[in-house]
Amino acid sequence: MNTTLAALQDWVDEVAKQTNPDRIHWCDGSDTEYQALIQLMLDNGDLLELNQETHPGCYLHRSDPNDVARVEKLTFVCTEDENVAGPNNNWMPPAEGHAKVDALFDGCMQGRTMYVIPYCMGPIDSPISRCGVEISDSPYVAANMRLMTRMGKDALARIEREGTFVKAQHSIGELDPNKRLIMHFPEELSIKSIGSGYGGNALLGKKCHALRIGSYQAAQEGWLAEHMLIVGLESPEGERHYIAAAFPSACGKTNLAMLIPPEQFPGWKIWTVGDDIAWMSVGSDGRLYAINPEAGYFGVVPGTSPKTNKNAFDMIQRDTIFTNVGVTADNQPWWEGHPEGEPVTDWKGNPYDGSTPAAHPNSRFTVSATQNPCYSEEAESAAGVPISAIVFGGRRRELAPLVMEARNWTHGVLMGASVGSEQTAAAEGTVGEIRRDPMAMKPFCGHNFADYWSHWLSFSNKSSNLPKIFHVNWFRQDKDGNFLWPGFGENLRVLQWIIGRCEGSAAAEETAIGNLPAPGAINLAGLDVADDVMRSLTSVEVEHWREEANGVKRYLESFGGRVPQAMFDELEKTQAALN
Ligand code: GTP
Ligand code: SPV
Ligand code: MN
Repeated sequence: MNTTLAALQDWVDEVAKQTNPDRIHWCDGSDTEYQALIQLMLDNGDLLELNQETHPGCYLHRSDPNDVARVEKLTFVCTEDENVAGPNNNWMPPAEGHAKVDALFDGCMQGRTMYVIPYCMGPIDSPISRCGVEISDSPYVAANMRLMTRMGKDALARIEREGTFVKAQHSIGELDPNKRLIMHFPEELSIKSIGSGYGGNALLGKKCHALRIGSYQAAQEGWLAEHMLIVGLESPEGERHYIAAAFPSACGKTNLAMLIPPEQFPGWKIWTVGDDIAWMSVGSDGRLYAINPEAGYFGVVPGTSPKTNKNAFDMIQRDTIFTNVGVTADNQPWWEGHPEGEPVTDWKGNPYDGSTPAAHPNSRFTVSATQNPCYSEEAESAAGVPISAIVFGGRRRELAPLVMEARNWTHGVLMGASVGSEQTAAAEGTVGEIRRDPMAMKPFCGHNFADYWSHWLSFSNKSSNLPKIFHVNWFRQDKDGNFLWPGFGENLRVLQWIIGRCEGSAAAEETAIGNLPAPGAINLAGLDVADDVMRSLTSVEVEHWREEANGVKRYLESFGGRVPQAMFDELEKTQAALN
C-alpha cells in the first residue's frame, strides 16, 4: 500500500493493470527525486545538458516534431448531454470516449515506469485549492509537474485527508498524431490523455484540470476558473491593487504579469501572483479573491529578452527546462529575439541555416515561480488576493482600441465574450486568422459557453463590490505591420489608467463601445508616440464597429437558446449607440 486512501490505491492498481508498466514510482516531490528524474532523462536522451557554466541546472528537451503544441481538434469534453459540453467543445458520449481512449491505453506502458504524481493546484492550505493525481509514463511530465505544481507528499496528505481528487491519466503512447486523444470527463472529475508529451496536452494539472474540469466545477460551486494572469501593483503613494487579465495563448500574459515599470514611473512596484491561470471566488467582504493554482511558469521562449521581459530573461538563466529551442556552439540555449550569441543547431537538432527559426515559435521554458525576481509571497496566501480590475484582451491589428472600460458588469461579460484574436502558434492551426476567443477560454472552457456566460453574469447577484471590467489591445499595427503601441513595460501606463478608473480619479469619455481614455488621461511622459497614433489607438471606428457588433450577435446566436437574454440586451444597447 502506497496510500491510506483506498479509492486512490484502487485506481492506481486499475490503471497499472490496464497499461502494464514495468515499474510504479510514487512521486514524493523531493529534490533528490527531481535530480534522479533529470539524470534518467540525460541517460535516455530525453534531455540534453546545456552549458552548466552559463546556465546551471538548465536542460533542453526536443519534443517530437509532430508534437509541439496543444491539438484542439483531438481535445474532447465527454458529458452525458451534448448540450452541456456545448458547440465550443468537441463532444463524445462518455462511454464512447472511454472506449476510444482505453483502447489506446491497453498495455501502453510496457517496458516503462509509471509515475504516480499527486499534485495540489493552489497553496496547500488554501480552501480554494483543489488536488489531483496524474499518472504518466513520462519522466519529462513528472519533472515538469514538480516545477509547475505543489507536487508530492504534501499534496498526497491533503488528498488522503479530503478523500477527493481529479483522476488524470496520461501516457505518451506512441507519440502518433493518429493515436492522440485528450479526453475530459467533467461529470466524473477525470481526464485521459494519450499520444502527446507536450505542455497543455500532457501536464494535466494545467489546462485540463485547472481550466476545463475547473470551469465546469466552478460553475456548479459558484467560483471562477479563468485563463488569467494575476499581477500586483503598488503606486509610489503605497496604494496596492491586483489586476487579473485574460489574453489568449501567446498574447502577453506572462509578459504583463512581470512587467518592469518604465523609467518615468519611479517608485512603482510590480509583483507576479500568477501568469496563466486564476481561480477566483467572492470573499466575505464581497470582493473577488484570486489564487494562482500553479507553482511555476510554462512560458513562451521566443521574444524573451532583457528589453521585452527582463524578469523572465533573468529567471531562465538557471534551473530551467527548455523545450524546443536552438543551441549555440558553446551549448547555450538560443531563440529568436535573444540579445546575443548565434545558433548552430535548431530545435529539431539539425544544423541551423537561417531558413527556418532556430527555436520553435511555441518553444517553452519551465521554471519554478520562486525564481521570478518579482515573485510575490502572496502567491502563497491561502485567502488569495483581492482583485480591483478584470482585463480582457486579444491580439488585433485593427479595430480594438488600446483600452476601454465596460459600462457595468453585464457589459463587461459581453466584452469578454466578444474577444476576437489572431490565432497564435500555441495551438495547431493557421497563425494570424481572427477567431472569437471569449474570455481567452475558447480552447479551455470545459462546458457550454452559454452556461459559462450565465455563470459569469450571476456574480452581479452575489456582490455589489465586484471588480471593474476592461478590454485592452497591445497589438494594433500600421499598414506596414509595425506595432503602434510600444507595449511590454509601457503597458503600465494603461494599467495606471485602469487603476485610476477603479479609484475614480482617471478621466474617460463615454462612447458606444465603452469608456475610452480622455485625451491626456494616459500618462505618456517620455514616450515617443505621435498624437495622431494615440488618437487612432483611442478612438471608435463606427462603421467597423457596427460590423463587429453584427459579428458578435451572429456568434452569440450560434450557441442557441441557452445564451442568456441579458447578453443580447446589452449588445443591443451598444448597437443602438453605434447607430
Ligand atoms: P501562453 O503561455 O500561451 O498562455 O501565452 P501568454 O499569454 O503568457 O503570452 P506571452 O506573455 O508569453 O507573450 C507571447 C508573445 O507576445 C511573446 O512573443 C511576446 O514577446 C509578445 N508580447 C507580449 N506582450 C507584448 C506587448 O505588449 N506588445 C507586443 N507587441 N508583443 C507582446
Ligand atoms: C497556452 O497555450 O495557453 C499555454 C501553453 O499556456 S499550454 O500549457 O500548452 O496550454
Ligand atoms: Mn496559457
